[in-house]
Amino acid sequence: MSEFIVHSVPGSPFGRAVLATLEEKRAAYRLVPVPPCSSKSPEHLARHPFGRVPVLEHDGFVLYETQAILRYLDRVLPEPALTPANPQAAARMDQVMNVSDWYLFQGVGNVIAFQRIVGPRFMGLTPDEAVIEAAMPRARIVFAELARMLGEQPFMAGDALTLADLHAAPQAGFLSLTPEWATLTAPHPNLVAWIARLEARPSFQATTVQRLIESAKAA
Ligand SMILES: N[C@@H](CCC(=O)N[C@@H](CS)C(=O)NCC(=O)O)C(=O)O
Repeated sequence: MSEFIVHSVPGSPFGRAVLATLEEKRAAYRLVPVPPCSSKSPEHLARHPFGRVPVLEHDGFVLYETQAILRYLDRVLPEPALTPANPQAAARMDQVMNVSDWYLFQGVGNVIAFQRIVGPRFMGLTPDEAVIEAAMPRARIVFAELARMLGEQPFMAGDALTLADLHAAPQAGFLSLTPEWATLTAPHPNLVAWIARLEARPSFQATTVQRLIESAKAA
């Protein structure tokens, strides 16, 4: 099978979801780093008209939108399967992926992680405490919902790793670098254990921002 090429900003949680999925599948892939703040360059806009990352290239097929990429990878690389056969478990997987996109990223990750990490590191901005505080009620609901859906299971859709974990854990893991993480997870030890379980996997260890930057330098 030909190589998978991933255009992404090292550190992007969406990009990490794709890279960690490729790692779980033990597929050969190449990360082409998109420098921070250049996702709106004409070169990148030609790949992704909305100017975001990640973008996958495979056999001349160009695909953006992380959920579409993850499902594509699970179809073209069937082993190990990352979609449950059981309809209810598969529905839970889909639900968690949508919660991750619509509620965890929108209004939580793209506010709190942006204010605490992306803005200060890459744009010289100072965190706006009022904006962060305003995002906390939604963040509490998101964390409570993720904790409820996880329950006592090791993974979001049951006993086995699925695309839901690979999609949502990078978003949650990015938030774990902010001071708000401790407050948000205090009532939910199961979520803390879930993130630790994911972060310990070789696929997550191979896709930390430090590892991706080191690999890009070595290439
Ligand atoms: N719906 C998109 C969202 C991707 C996304 O928002 N990526 C962020 C990085 S984590 C991005 O490209 N931000 C750059 C920007 O907004 O200019 C997907 O699922 O791939």
